[in-house]
Amino acid sequence: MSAVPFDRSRVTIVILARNEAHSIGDAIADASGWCREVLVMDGKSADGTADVARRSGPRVVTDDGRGKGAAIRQSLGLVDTEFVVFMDADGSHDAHDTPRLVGPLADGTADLCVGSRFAGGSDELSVSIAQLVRTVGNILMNIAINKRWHVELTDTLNGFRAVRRDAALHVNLKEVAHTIEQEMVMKFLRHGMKVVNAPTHEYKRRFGESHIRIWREWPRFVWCVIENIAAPNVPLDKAKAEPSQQVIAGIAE
Ligand SMILES: Nc1nc2c(ncn2[C@@H]2O[C@H](COP(=O)(O)OP(=O)(O)O)[C@@H](O)[C@H]2O)c(=O)[nH]1
Ligand SMILES: [Mg+2]
Repeated sequence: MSAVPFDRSRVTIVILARNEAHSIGDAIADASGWCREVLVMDGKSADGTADVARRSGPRVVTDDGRGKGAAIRQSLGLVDTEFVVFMDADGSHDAHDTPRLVGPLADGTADLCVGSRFAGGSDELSVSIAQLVRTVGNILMNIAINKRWHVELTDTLNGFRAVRRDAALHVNLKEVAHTIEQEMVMKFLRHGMKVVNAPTHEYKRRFGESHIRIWREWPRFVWCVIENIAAPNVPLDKAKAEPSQQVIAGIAE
């Protein structure tokens, strides 16, 4: 546990939601006690998710619907707290874990803290062939990332994570889809920043199905790893001196 007491006024929780009308209300209620502000990014939902979310009170922004990565990048330009926690709207994440994720950022030992399902457990890691493929892919990616940057990460794909907002704005994220999770980890490492895991439990999504179409999307996952592993590291000072205005505006390509 962090030596610095948890201070919710330093945290925004961004809830990513696309067609999650059945669970968005509970996710907002869950998140509200753990942050200064909840921001819901609605991916052009067709099931009334945005209306349901607005009735619960938080700010709701409809993103361009291109994908989770585009929504995450856009959200970084819309919030102003030091730390940002990203959370699913499907019931898979428990906002009570927020202090665990934010702790390493607050005490200065990390810039990005990713929830680890391998340490905290998951109800979803291998319930279907597609999930199993994702799990095996995650493990292989962890091995590649750990070897390349001499770290010991156990989960690099979990969307439940806390990030220093200014750091995220400096690494020039460009992924549009779910590949943003691995891109974020690798770009932080390439820029000499510290990435750690904290155990969080993943619950089974409460309604509907995952939006990840792994049979169609796996080449992009693989290419994103190759691209970043092959790219040179960037000195931290240089990265800090070159904030990406495109990312701030949420329109990076
Ligand atoms: N704002 C936004 N949210 C999205 C988009 N695609 C997926 N999500 C949300 O991101 C979260 C991750 O869920 P999902 O895509 O099903 O992946 P999984 O939970 O890892 O299987 C869910 O709450 C989705 O509703 C999108 O294009 N825009
Ligand atoms: Mg989920």
